[in-house]
Amino acid sequence: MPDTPVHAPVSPAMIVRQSSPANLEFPFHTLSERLTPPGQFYVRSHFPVPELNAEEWRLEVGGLVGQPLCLTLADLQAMTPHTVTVTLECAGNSRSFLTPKVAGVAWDLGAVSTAEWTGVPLSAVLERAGLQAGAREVVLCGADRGCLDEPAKTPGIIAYERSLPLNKAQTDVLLAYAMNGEPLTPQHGYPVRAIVPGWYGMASVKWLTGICVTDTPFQGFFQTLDYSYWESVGSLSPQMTPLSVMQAKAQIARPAPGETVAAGKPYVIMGAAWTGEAKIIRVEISTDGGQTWAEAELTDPAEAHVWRRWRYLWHAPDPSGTVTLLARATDSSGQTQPTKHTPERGKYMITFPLPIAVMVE
Ligand SMILES: Nc1nc2c(c(=O)[nH]1)N[C@H]1C(S)=C(S)[C@@H](COP(=O)(O)O)O[C@H]1N2
Ligand SMILES: [Mo]
Repeated sequence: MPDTPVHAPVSPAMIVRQSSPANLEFPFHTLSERLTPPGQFYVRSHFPVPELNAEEWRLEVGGLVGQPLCLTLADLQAMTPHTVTVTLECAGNSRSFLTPKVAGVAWDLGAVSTAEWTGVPLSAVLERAGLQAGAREVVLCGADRGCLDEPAKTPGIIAYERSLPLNKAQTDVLLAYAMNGEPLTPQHGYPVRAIVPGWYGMASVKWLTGICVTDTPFQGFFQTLDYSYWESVGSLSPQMTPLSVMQAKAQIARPAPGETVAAGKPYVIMGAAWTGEAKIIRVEISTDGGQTWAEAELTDPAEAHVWRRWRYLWHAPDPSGTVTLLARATDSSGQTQPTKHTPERGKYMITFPLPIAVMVE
Protein backbone atom coordinates (compact mmCIF):
# COMPACT_ATOMS: atom_id res chain seq x y z
CA MET A 1 0.00 0.00 0.00
CA PRO A 2 1.48 3.48 -0.89
CA ASP A 3 2.64 5.88 1.74
CA THR A 4 -0.74 7.34 2.60
CA PRO A 5 -1.11 8.79 6.09
CA VAL A 6 -3.31 6.61 8.27
CA HIS A 7 -5.56 9.08 10.03
CA ALA A 8 -4.58 9.24 13.67
CA PRO A 9 -6.93 8.83 16.62
CA VAL A 10 -8.28 12.13 17.89
CA SER A 11 -10.24 11.81 21.12
CA PRO A 12 -9.45 8.95 23.50
CA ALA A 13 -12.33 9.77 25.88
CA MET A 14 -14.98 7.13 26.55
CA ILE A 15 -18.49 8.05 25.37
CA VAL A 16 -20.84 8.05 28.36
CA ARG A 17 -24.19 6.47 27.41
CA GLN A 18 -25.28 6.25 31.04
CA SER A 19 -23.30 7.29 34.10
CA SER A 20 -25.01 5.16 36.77
CA PRO A 21 -24.84 2.26 36.32
CA ALA A 22 -21.88 2.90 34.03
CA ASN A 23 -22.51 2.25 30.36
CA LEU A 24 -19.47 3.51 28.48
CA GLU A 25 -18.62 3.23 24.83
CA PHE A 26 -15.18 2.78 23.28
CA PRO A 27 -14.69 5.67 20.80
CA PHE A 28 -14.43 3.27 17.87
CA HIS A 29 -13.00 5.91 15.50
CA THR A 30 -9.81 5.83 17.62
CA LEU A 31 -9.24 2.11 16.85
CA SER A 32 -5.52 1.58 16.50
CA GLU A 33 -3.96 -1.45 18.24
CA ARG A 34 -5.55 -4.88 18.20
CA LEU A 35 -6.04 -4.78 21.99
CA THR A 36 -8.33 -1.98 23.15
CA PRO A 37 -6.22 0.40 25.29
CA PRO A 38 -6.59 0.08 29.09
CA GLY A 39 -9.51 2.13 30.34
CA GLN A 40 -11.07 2.23 26.86
CA PHE A 41 -12.75 -1.20 26.82
CA TYR A 42 -16.53 -0.60 26.66
CA VAL A 43 -18.53 -1.08 29.86
CA ARG A 44 -22.05 -2.57 29.95
CA SER A 45 -23.67 -2.89 33.37
CA HIS A 46 -27.28 -3.34 34.36
CA PHE A 47 -26.83 -2.73 38.08
CA PRO A 48 -24.32 -0.88 40.27
CA VAL A 49 -20.88 -2.49 40.66
CA PRO A 50 -21.12 -4.90 43.64
CA GLU A 51 -18.59 -4.40 46.41
CA LEU A 52 -16.38 -7.46 46.34
CA ASN A 53 -12.91 -7.95 47.72
CA ALA A 54 -10.48 -10.67 46.79
CA GLU A 55 -10.06 -12.01 50.36
CA GLU A 56 -13.74 -12.57 51.08
CA TRP A 57 -14.77 -13.48 47.52
CA ARG A 58 -15.93 -17.09 47.06
CA LEU A 59 -17.10 -19.04 44.04
CA GLU A 60 -19.84 -21.52 44.97
CA VAL A 61 -20.18 -24.41 42.53
CA GLY A 62 -23.34 -26.48 43.02
CA GLY A 63 -26.41 -28.06 41.48
CA LEU A 64 -25.96 -31.35 39.63
CA VAL A 65 -22.33 -31.84 40.63
CA GLY A 66 -20.64 -34.75 42.38
CA GLN A 67 -19.04 -32.53 44.98
CA PRO A 68 -20.14 -28.91 45.64
CA LEU A 69 -17.16 -26.55 45.78
CA CYS A 70 -16.46 -23.25 47.51
CA LEU A 71 -13.36 -21.80 45.86
CA THR A 72 -11.23 -18.84 46.92
CA LEU A 73 -9.32 -16.65 44.50
CA ALA A 74 -6.14 -18.36 45.68
CA ASP A 75 -7.68 -21.73 44.78
CA LEU A 76 -8.35 -20.53 41.24
CA GLN A 77 -4.92 -18.94 40.89
CA ALA A 78 -3.29 -22.21 41.98
CA MET A 79 -4.80 -23.93 38.94
CA THR A 80 -3.04 -23.88 35.52
CA PRO A 81 -3.64 -20.43 34.01
CA HIS A 82 -4.77 -19.91 30.42
CA THR A 83 -4.54 -16.68 28.45
CA VAL A 84 -6.74 -15.93 25.43
CA THR A 85 -7.41 -12.88 23.30
CA VAL A 86 -11.15 -12.38 22.90
CA THR A 87 -13.31 -9.69 21.35
CA LEU A 88 -16.54 -8.94 23.23
CA GLU A 89 -19.43 -7.24 21.49
CA CYS A 90 -22.63 -6.22 23.22
CA ALA A 91 -25.61 -7.68 21.34
CA GLY A 92 -27.04 -4.14 21.19
CA ASN A 93 -23.97 -2.57 19.58
CA SER A 94 -24.85 -0.18 16.68
CA ARG A 95 -28.44 0.14 17.93
CA SER A 96 -28.38 3.88 17.07
CA PHE A 97 -28.39 2.83 13.39
CA LEU A 98 -31.86 1.27 13.66
CA THR A 99 -34.86 3.17 12.31
CA PRO A 100 -37.36 3.57 13.79
CA LYS A 101 -35.60 3.96 17.14
CA VAL A 102 -35.86 1.06 19.58
CA ALA A 103 -35.61 0.82 23.37
CA GLY A 104 -32.28 0.17 25.05
CA VAL A 105 -28.89 1.88 25.34
CA ALA A 106 -28.31 3.81 22.08
CA TRP A 107 -24.86 2.43 21.28
CA ASP A 108 -23.10 3.73 18.19
CA LEU A 109 -20.10 1.69 17.04
CA GLY A 110 -18.19 1.26 20.30
CA ALA A 111 -19.90 -1.45 22.35
CA VAL A 112 -17.16 -3.78 21.11
CA SER A 113 -13.59 -4.17 22.39
CA THR A 114 -10.75 -6.68 22.57
CA ALA A 115 -8.58 -7.77 25.50
CA GLU A 116 -6.25 -10.53 26.57
CA TRP A 117 -7.87 -12.49 29.40
CA THR A 118 -6.15 -14.75 31.91
CA GLY A 119 -7.84 -17.26 34.19
CA VAL A 120 -8.88 -20.86 34.64
CA PRO A 121 -10.95 -22.88 32.15
CA LEU A 122 -14.50 -23.42 33.40
CA SER A 123 -14.03 -27.03 32.24
CA ALA A 124 -11.29 -27.52 34.87
CA VAL A 125 -13.58 -26.31 37.65
CA LEU A 126 -16.46 -28.50 36.40
CA GLU A 127 -14.09 -31.45 36.25
CA ARG A 128 -13.03 -30.83 39.84
CA ALA A 129 -16.66 -30.72 40.98
CA GLY A 130 -17.72 -33.68 38.83
CA LEU A 131 -21.03 -33.76 36.95
CA GLN A 132 -24.09 -35.81 37.80
CA ALA A 133 -26.05 -37.68 35.12
CA GLY A 134 -28.56 -35.40 33.41
CA ALA A 135 -26.40 -32.25 33.66
CA ARG A 136 -27.37 -30.06 30.74
CA GLU A 137 -26.74 -26.38 31.41
CA VAL A 138 -24.39 -24.30 33.52
CA VAL A 139 -25.89 -21.15 35.06
CA LEU A 140 -23.40 -18.38 35.81
CA CYS A 141 -24.46 -16.02 38.62
CA GLY A 142 -23.21 -12.48 39.14
CA ALA A 143 -23.10 -10.75 42.52
CA ASP A 144 -24.74 -7.58 41.16
CA ARG A 145 -28.45 -7.14 41.67
CA GLY A 146 -31.28 -4.66 41.35
CA CYS A 147 -34.65 -3.82 39.78
CA LEU A 148 -35.35 -2.78 36.20
CA ASP A 149 -38.34 -1.15 34.50
CA GLU A 150 -36.90 -1.50 31.01
CA PRO A 151 -36.90 -3.28 28.64
CA ALA A 152 -39.26 -5.32 30.76
CA LYS A 153 -39.98 -5.06 34.47
CA THR A 154 -38.09 -7.43 36.74
CA PRO A 155 -40.00 -9.30 39.47
CA GLY A 156 -38.45 -7.17 42.21
CA ILE A 157 -34.74 -7.40 42.90
CA ILE A 158 -32.90 -9.95 40.79
CA ALA A 159 -29.26 -10.88 40.15
CA TYR A 160 -27.52 -10.95 36.78
CA GLU A 161 -27.61 -14.61 35.71
CA ARG A 162 -27.16 -16.37 32.38
CA SER A 163 -26.72 -19.96 31.32
CA LEU A 164 -24.57 -21.89 28.83
CA PRO A 165 -25.19 -25.28 27.30
CA LEU A 166 -22.87 -27.86 28.86
CA ASN A 167 -20.88 -28.40 25.65
CA LYS A 168 -19.92 -24.71 25.40
CA ALA A 169 -19.17 -24.57 29.15
CA GLN A 170 -16.78 -27.51 28.71
CA THR A 171 -15.07 -26.17 25.58
CA ASP A 172 -13.40 -22.78 25.89
CA VAL A 173 -15.07 -20.68 28.59
CA LEU A 174 -12.61 -18.96 30.90
CA LEU A 175 -13.06 -17.83 34.51
CA ALA A 176 -10.88 -14.75 34.13
CA TYR A 177 -9.16 -12.86 36.95
CA ALA A 178 -6.89 -10.73 34.77
CA MET A 179 -7.35 -8.45 31.76
CA ASN A 180 -4.29 -7.47 29.74
CA GLY A 181 -2.07 -8.82 32.54
CA GLU A 182 -3.68 -6.75 35.32
CA PRO A 183 -6.33 -7.74 37.87
CA LEU A 184 -9.83 -7.03 36.52
CA THR A 185 -11.06 -3.53 37.27
CA PRO A 186 -14.28 -3.19 39.31
CA GLN A 187 -16.28 -2.21 36.19
CA HIS A 188 -15.11 -5.26 34.24
CA GLY A 189 -16.06 -7.80 36.91
CA TYR A 190 -13.44 -7.83 39.69
CA PRO A 191 -12.33 -10.20 41.02
CA VAL A 192 -13.55 -12.92 38.58
CA ARG A 193 -15.73 -12.96 35.49
CA ALA A 194 -16.61 -15.43 32.78
CA ILE A 195 -15.29 -14.95 29.25
CA VAL A 196 -17.37 -16.80 26.67
CA PRO A 197 -15.43 -16.65 23.38
CA GLY A 198 -17.52 -16.12 20.24
CA TRP A 199 -20.73 -15.27 22.10
CA TYR A 200 -22.30 -11.87 22.52
CA GLY A 201 -21.12 -10.04 25.64
CA MET A 202 -24.17 -10.83 27.80
CA ALA A 203 -22.88 -14.40 28.26
CA SER A 204 -19.62 -13.23 29.87
CA VAL A 205 -21.01 -12.82 33.39
CA LYS A 206 -19.05 -10.35 35.54
CA TRP A 207 -18.60 -10.46 39.34
CA LEU A 208 -19.07 -14.22 39.15
CA THR A 209 -19.91 -15.77 42.54
CA GLY A 210 -22.03 -18.78 41.64
CA ILE A 211 -22.05 -21.66 39.17
CA CYS A 212 -25.07 -23.93 39.15
CA VAL A 213 -25.32 -27.06 36.98
CA THR A 214 -28.92 -27.84 35.98
CA ASP A 215 -30.93 -30.33 33.94
CA THR A 216 -33.50 -27.82 32.65
CA PRO A 217 -33.13 -24.81 30.34
CA PHE A 218 -32.55 -21.69 32.43
CA GLN A 219 -35.44 -19.21 32.06
CA GLY A 220 -34.14 -16.18 33.98
CA PHE A 221 -34.84 -12.57 33.06
CA PHE A 222 -31.61 -11.96 31.07
CA GLN A 223 -32.12 -15.25 29.19
CA THR A 224 -35.75 -14.77 28.13
CA LEU A 225 -37.31 -11.31 28.49
CA ASP A 226 -33.96 -9.68 27.76
CA TYR A 227 -31.16 -10.84 25.44
CA SER A 228 -33.34 -13.11 23.34
CA TYR A 229 -34.72 -12.89 19.81
CA TRP A 230 -37.25 -14.53 17.50
CA GLU A 231 -35.56 -17.41 15.73
CA SER A 232 -37.26 -18.78 12.61
CA VAL A 233 -37.26 -22.56 12.75
CA GLY A 234 -38.83 -24.72 10.07
CA SER A 235 -42.45 -24.09 9.20
CA LEU A 236 -43.49 -22.98 12.68
CA SER A 237 -43.78 -19.36 13.72
CA PRO A 238 -40.58 -17.81 15.14
CA GLN A 239 -39.58 -18.97 18.61
CA MET A 240 -38.06 -16.90 21.42
CA THR A 241 -34.42 -18.00 21.69
CA PRO A 242 -31.63 -16.76 23.96
CA LEU A 243 -28.95 -14.78 22.10
CA SER A 244 -25.69 -16.68 21.86
CA VAL A 245 -23.10 -16.77 19.04
CA MET A 246 -21.94 -13.46 17.51
CA GLN A 247 -22.82 -12.85 13.87
CA ALA A 248 -20.27 -11.77 11.26
CA LYS A 249 -19.81 -8.00 11.18
CA ALA A 250 -17.38 -5.40 9.87
CA GLN A 251 -17.29 -1.85 11.15
CA ILE A 252 -15.58 1.22 9.72
CA ALA A 253 -13.52 3.10 12.30
CA ARG A 254 -12.13 5.78 10.00
CA PRO A 255 -13.46 7.87 8.49
CA ALA A 256 -15.86 8.50 11.37
CA PRO A 257 -19.50 9.27 10.57
CA GLY A 258 -19.71 12.90 9.43
CA GLU A 259 -15.95 13.26 8.93
CA THR A 260 -14.75 15.53 6.12
CA VAL A 261 -12.51 13.83 3.60
CA ALA A 262 -10.37 15.67 0.99
CA ALA A 263 -11.86 15.43 -2.53
CA GLY A 264 -9.71 13.70 -5.13
CA LYS A 265 -7.21 12.45 -2.52
CA PRO A 266 -6.37 8.96 -1.29
CA TYR A 267 -7.79 7.96 2.12
CA VAL A 268 -7.15 4.74 4.02
CA ILE A 269 -10.54 3.50 5.23
CA MET A 270 -9.90 1.21 8.19
CA GLY A 271 -11.78 -0.81 10.75
CA ALA A 272 -12.24 -4.26 12.25
CA ALA A 273 -14.36 -7.34 11.58
CA TRP A 274 -15.38 -10.21 13.85
CA THR A 275 -17.71 -13.19 14.02
CA GLY A 276 -18.75 -15.99 16.39
CA GLU A 277 -17.26 -19.48 16.20
CA ALA A 278 -15.68 -19.14 12.71
CA LYS A 279 -12.89 -16.93 11.34
CA ILE A 280 -13.21 -13.76 9.30
CA ILE A 281 -11.94 -14.48 5.80
CA ARG A 282 -13.09 -11.44 3.80
CA VAL A 283 -14.03 -7.79 4.24
CA GLU A 284 -15.46 -5.77 1.37
CA ILE A 285 -16.06 -2.05 1.04
CA SER A 286 -18.67 -0.24 -0.97
CA THR A 287 -18.35 3.47 -1.71
CA ASP A 288 -21.46 3.60 -3.90
CA GLY A 289 -24.17 2.64 -1.44
CA GLY A 290 -23.85 -1.12 -1.92
CA GLN A 291 -23.96 -1.41 -5.74
CA THR A 292 -20.35 -2.57 -6.07
CA TRP A 293 -17.94 -4.03 -3.52
CA ALA A 294 -14.13 -4.18 -3.43
CA GLU A 295 -11.98 -6.33 -1.20
CA ALA A 296 -10.19 -4.76 1.77
CA GLU A 297 -6.79 -5.93 3.03
CA LEU A 298 -6.89 -7.89 6.30
CA THR A 299 -3.99 -6.70 8.45
CA ASP A 300 -4.37 -9.17 11.36
CA PRO A 301 -4.03 -12.95 11.16
CA ALA A 302 -7.18 -15.10 10.95
CA GLU A 303 -7.90 -16.21 14.50
CA ALA A 304 -11.14 -17.37 16.04
CA HIS A 305 -12.82 -15.14 18.64
CA VAL A 306 -10.71 -12.03 17.93
CA TRP A 307 -11.42 -9.23 15.51
CA ARG A 308 -9.28 -8.73 12.43
CA ARG A 309 -8.36 -5.19 11.56
CA TRP A 310 -8.56 -4.32 7.86
CA ARG A 311 -7.90 -1.36 5.57
CA TYR A 312 -8.82 -0.21 2.12
CA LEU A 313 -7.19 2.48 0.01
CA TRP A 314 -9.96 4.71 -1.27
CA HIS A 315 -9.59 7.47 -3.83
CA ALA A 316 -12.13 10.00 -2.64
CA PRO A 317 -14.12 11.39 -5.56
CA ASP A 318 -13.85 14.87 -6.98
CA PRO A 319 -16.25 16.79 -7.17
CA SER A 320 -17.39 17.09 -3.58
CA GLY A 321 -20.58 15.78 -1.99
CA THR A 322 -21.79 13.28 0.57
CA VAL A 323 -20.61 9.69 0.19
CA THR A 324 -21.97 6.71 2.09
CA LEU A 325 -19.42 4.03 2.91
CA LEU A 326 -20.34 0.44 3.76
CA ALA A 327 -18.29 -2.52 5.00
CA ARG A 328 -19.31 -6.18 4.89
CA ALA A 329 -17.60 -9.23 6.39
CA THR A 330 -17.70 -12.90 5.44
CA ASP A 331 -16.52 -15.72 7.71
CA SER A 332 -15.10 -19.19 7.13
CA SER A 333 -18.51 -20.79 7.64
CA GLY A 334 -19.73 -18.83 4.59
CA GLN A 335 -21.80 -16.43 6.65
CA THR A 336 -21.98 -12.89 5.30
CA GLN A 337 -23.86 -9.86 6.60
CA PRO A 338 -27.57 -9.53 5.79
CA THR A 339 -28.56 -6.49 3.71
CA LYS A 340 -31.31 -5.50 6.17
CA HIS A 341 -32.15 -5.76 9.86
CA THR A 342 -35.10 -8.10 10.30
CA PRO A 343 -37.86 -7.70 12.95
CA GLU A 344 -36.95 -11.16 14.35
CA ARG A 345 -33.73 -9.67 15.72
CA GLY A 346 -35.54 -6.87 17.55
CA LYS A 347 -33.03 -4.56 19.20
CA TYR A 348 -30.11 -7.01 18.96
CA MET A 349 -27.65 -8.51 16.45
CA ILE A 350 -27.43 -5.36 14.35
CA THR A 351 -25.22 -6.62 11.53
CA PHE A 352 -26.57 -5.12 8.33
CA PRO A 353 -23.79 -3.03 6.67
CA LEU A 354 -23.82 0.21 8.65
CA PRO A 355 -24.00 3.35 6.49
CA ILE A 356 -21.16 5.73 7.30
CA ALA A 357 -21.90 9.07 5.62
CA VAL A 358 -18.89 11.33 5.07
CA MET A 359 -18.43 14.76 3.48
CA VAL A 360 -16.07 14.92 0.55
CA GLU A 361 -14.78 18.47 0.10
N1 LIG B 1 -22.84 -9.62 36.40
C1 LIG B 1 -23.01 -9.02 35.22
N2 LIG B 1 -22.38 -9.51 34.14
C2 LIG B 1 -22.51 -8.93 32.94
C3 LIG B 1 -23.36 -7.80 32.77
C4 LIG B 1 -24.01 -7.28 33.92
O1 LIG B 1 -24.74 -6.28 33.87
N3 LIG B 1 -23.81 -7.91 35.12
N4 LIG B 1 -23.52 -7.26 31.51
C5 LIG B 1 -23.28 -8.19 30.39
C6 LIG B 1 -23.28 -7.55 29.10
S1 LIG B 1 -24.78 -7.23 28.42
C7 LIG B 1 -22.11 -7.33 28.40
S2 LIG B 1 -22.18 -6.74 26.82
C8 LIG B 1 -20.80 -7.60 29.00
C9 LIG B 1 -19.94 -6.36 28.99
O2 LIG B 1 -18.71 -6.57 29.60
P1 LIG B 1 -17.78 -5.32 29.91
O3 LIG B 1 -18.56 -4.34 30.73
O4 LIG B 1 -16.56 -5.82 30.58
O5 LIG B 1 -17.45 -4.72 28.55
O6 LIG B 1 -20.90 -8.04 30.33
C10 LIG B 1 -21.97 -8.93 30.58
N5 LIG B 1 -21.84 -9.45 31.92
MO1 LIG C 1 -24.50 -6.49 26.25
